[in-house]
Amino acid sequence: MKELILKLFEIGALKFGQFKLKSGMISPVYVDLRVIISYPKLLAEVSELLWAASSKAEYSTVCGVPYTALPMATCISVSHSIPMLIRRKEAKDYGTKKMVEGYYEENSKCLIVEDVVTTGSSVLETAELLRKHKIVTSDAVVLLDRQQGGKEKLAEKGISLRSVLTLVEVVENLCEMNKIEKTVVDEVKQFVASNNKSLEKNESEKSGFPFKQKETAASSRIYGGVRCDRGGYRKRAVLSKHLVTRKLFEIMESKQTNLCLSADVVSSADLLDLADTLGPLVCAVKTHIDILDDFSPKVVDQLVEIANKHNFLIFEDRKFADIGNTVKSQYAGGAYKISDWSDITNAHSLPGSGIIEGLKAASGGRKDRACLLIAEMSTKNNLANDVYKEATVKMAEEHGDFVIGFICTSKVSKNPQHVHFTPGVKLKPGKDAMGQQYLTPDEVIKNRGCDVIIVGRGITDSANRLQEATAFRNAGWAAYVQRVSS
Ligand code: 5BU
Repeated sequence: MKELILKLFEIGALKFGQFKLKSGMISPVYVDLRVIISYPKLLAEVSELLWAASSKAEYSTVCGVPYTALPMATCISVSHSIPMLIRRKEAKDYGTKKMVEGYYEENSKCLIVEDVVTTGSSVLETAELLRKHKIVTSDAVVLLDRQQGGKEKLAEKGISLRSVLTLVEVVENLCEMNKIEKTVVDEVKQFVASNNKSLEKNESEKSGFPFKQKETAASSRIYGGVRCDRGGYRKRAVLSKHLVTRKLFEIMESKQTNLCLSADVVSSADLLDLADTLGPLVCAVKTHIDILDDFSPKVVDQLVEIANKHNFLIFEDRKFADIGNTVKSQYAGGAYKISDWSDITNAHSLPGSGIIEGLKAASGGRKDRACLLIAEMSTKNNLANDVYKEATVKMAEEHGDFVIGFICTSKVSKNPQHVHFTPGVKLKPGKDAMGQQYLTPDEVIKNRGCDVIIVGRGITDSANRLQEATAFRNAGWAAYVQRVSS
C-alpha cells in the first residue's frame, strides 16, 4: 500500500494545507482522486484493489458512483467479466428517461464502487436509486475512507462499506516516508476524531477546485491565521496580494516542494518529457524557449496542459533588458508570444522602471502574469552590487501589481510577499567552466533565506533525472522545514 499512497501523493491526489469546504468546515487535507484517470496504470491498479476489497461480497453487477468511480467500475467490469450498471445523475429529457442504464434482473445484487467516502451520502444516494429499481445493494467498496462517519451511516442503512485505504493510514504512511510533517498527521487525526458528519461529500471533493486554480476557486481555500507556520509559505500565501504569488506558495505548500526545474534542453520532445516526468515534483518549470531547435506554438500549448495536469507554474527566463516599448513587443509578440503561456517571466532592472511599464502593458492587465526582477546573479564577477540590488528592491516595491520577487542568491527583501528564486544550485557546491557558481539547497534555503531553488544541469545531466529531481526536491523541502521550525 505504501507505493500506492506515495503515487497518489505524487500525482497531487492528496493535498495538505487548510481547505475550506463548502460546508464551511476547514479540512487539513484535500482529496482529489479524479486525477487518477490521467494515469492508466494507476487506474487499473486501484480498480484491482477495489475488486479485491469486495471479495467477501456477493454481487452480479457493479455500479460506480458518478463520476470518478465510473472508470474504476468499468475496469472491474472488463477485467473480471462482471456486467456494469450506470446510474444517471439526471434523467434524460428524451427517449426512455431511464435513471439506471444496463441490464439487470429484479432482486439481483449490485456492488457500489466509490473513490472517496466522507459521510457516505453519495453512496447512499446511488444505493437508494438502485433499490428503487429493485436491485439489492448491501455492499460498497471505496478507495479512500475519510473516516468521517460514512461507514457507520451506511451500515445503518444496510450497506457494508469496505475500503482500500483510510485517511489515517494514508497520513501515517506519508509521514513515515518523510513526505509530510508529524504535525500534519496530528492535525488530520484530530480532524478525523472530531468525526464531523456534517461534511457533505458532494460539497467537498466532488466539487473541488481545478488543478490550476482559477482565482475564484483558489479563494475558496483559506489560511487566515488558522495555523501559523512562522513566516512559512502557507502564511505568505495568505499575505500575498498578487494572484501568482499566492498560487505559487499554495502549490509549494500543497506539493511540498520549492524546486523549480530549469528545463534547458533543445528539443521540444525532451522539454515536454521532462515537464511531464518531473511535474509532480516541482512548483515551477523554467524555460528558455528560444533555445529549442524545433519550437512551434504547439509546444507551449502542450506545456500548459502538462502544467495544469501537474499543478506547476511556467516561468520563461527571458531576462528582458530593453526599453519599455521594445520589451512590450518581445513579451506579447514575436514568434514566442511569451505572455500568452508563461505565468512568470523575468527582467533586468538596469533600464529602470520603463521596462516594467512595458511588460505590464503587454500583459494587458492580466492578473495571472508576473515578473521577477534580477537583483543578483549567480555568476562570478557579476556587476550587481549592493546599490544596484537595493534600487532593484525599491523598484519591485513600487510595482507590486506585477513584480512578485527576485532572481537572487540571497534574501534581498524582507517583504513576505516577495519571492526569492535562486539559480546556481547543485547538491554539492562548485562551479562550471563559464562562471556559473553553485550553492547547495541547504545553503540557499536555510542559510540564505531564499524560497525557490532553480536547478538545471544538476537534474538534466543526470542519467536518472527523476531520482535526481527527487533528491533536490527533498533537500530543498527539508531545508525549508528546518528554517521555519528553527
Ligand atoms: P544550471 O544548469 O543549474 O546552471 O542552470 C541555471 C539556470 O538558471 C540557467 O537556465 C540560467 O540561464 C539561469 N540563471 C542562472 O544560472 N544564473 C542567473 O543569475 C540567472 C539565471 Br538571472
